[in-house]
Amino acid sequence: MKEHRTEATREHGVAGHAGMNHHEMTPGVTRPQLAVVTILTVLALALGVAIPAQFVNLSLSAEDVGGAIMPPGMTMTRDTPGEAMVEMSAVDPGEVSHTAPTDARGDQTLEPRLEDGVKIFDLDVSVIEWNILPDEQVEAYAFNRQVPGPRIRVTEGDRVRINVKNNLPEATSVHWHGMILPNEMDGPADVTQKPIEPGETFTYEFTASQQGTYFYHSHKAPDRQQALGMYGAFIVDPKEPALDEAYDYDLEYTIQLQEWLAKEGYTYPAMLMEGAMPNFFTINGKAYPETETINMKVGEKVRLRFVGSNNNFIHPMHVHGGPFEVVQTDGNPVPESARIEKDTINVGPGERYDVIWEAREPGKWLVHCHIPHHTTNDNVEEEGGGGLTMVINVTE
Ligand SMILES: [Cu+2]
Repeated sequence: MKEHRTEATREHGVAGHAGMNHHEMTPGVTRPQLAVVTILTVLALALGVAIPAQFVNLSLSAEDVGGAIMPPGMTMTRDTPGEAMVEMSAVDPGEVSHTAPTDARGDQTLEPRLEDGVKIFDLDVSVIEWNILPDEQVEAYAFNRQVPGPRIRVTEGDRVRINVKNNLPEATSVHWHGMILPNEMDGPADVTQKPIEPGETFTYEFTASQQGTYFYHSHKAPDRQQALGMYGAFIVDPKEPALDEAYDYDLEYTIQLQEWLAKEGYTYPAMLMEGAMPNFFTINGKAYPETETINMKVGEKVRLRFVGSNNNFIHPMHVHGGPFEVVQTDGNPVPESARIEKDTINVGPGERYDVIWEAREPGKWLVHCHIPHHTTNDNVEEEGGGGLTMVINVTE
């Protein structure tokens, strides 16, 4: 039985095959029709590739951009280069090597070591977690684990040596803004020096030959690195103290500005462009109400050193309670006959203004930017302000 069935199957199969061989393949279409279909198919394929290519950047590779996370509102076009994306991308939280205490303050005076009459300062740069508000943490690129970086304070004529160790995941360099120094000590990466690669140290050395308010900042991709926190005050006291004494002030306070973009748990370098606009603003690394309060008595005078350490906006800084006198601009003393009184001064990126304000009446007097969006935290006003706001508390 088994064999029989097998035989039958074979016969059937053979018969079927033989039957098919009897049919001729006669196409029902003409050659021109076939040609048209072929051309249309090729055209559809070509358009299918070309049209999407108008909307995506086909030149980007994973190698270019790695795991870059872009600002949520950023508009990318098909010619956005990979380098631009890397520069604008979020700080990788995996690179954080230190979490600063919530109430940590930046701008701490860095004491130098003295060696053969040279004042030596050690700076390092690393990625840290930094609170600009108790409930708002950013991932910052920080000198000596603080934002702003430590204050370097020397006297006119001092020889200074600054060792900069790079613990960032990218190359960097440091510029000494406004200082007259040898070109190779000036800091612009790829222009006057090779970038300081991760793990490397570069030593800057020069004589601080000018008195006044200066600052230092990254000069390698500063649109990213300075925006993320790489800046700090560099204050040079005059060799002849009579200059400062002539201003007749009782206390001083340095105000370093910055803009931040922190969204959905990521920190991006804020840029004055669509999709990268800042939503937080800080004075000395803190947004109001976390900014410091200056305490004064009626009749006392404060020297405010405004530093445009920020990357994008010109901030019209306003002091309540009466005018101040502008005594220095960018570290240069204003001759007495040319000094002007103002109550609002535009502090642009890179600029410094030293002004003297007298406490005329007791109370809480505000120092704030006059662009109201810059005195909010993510568009919200807290305790009567936010961002670039601080209080001068004057008592009898
Ligand atoms: Cu402003």
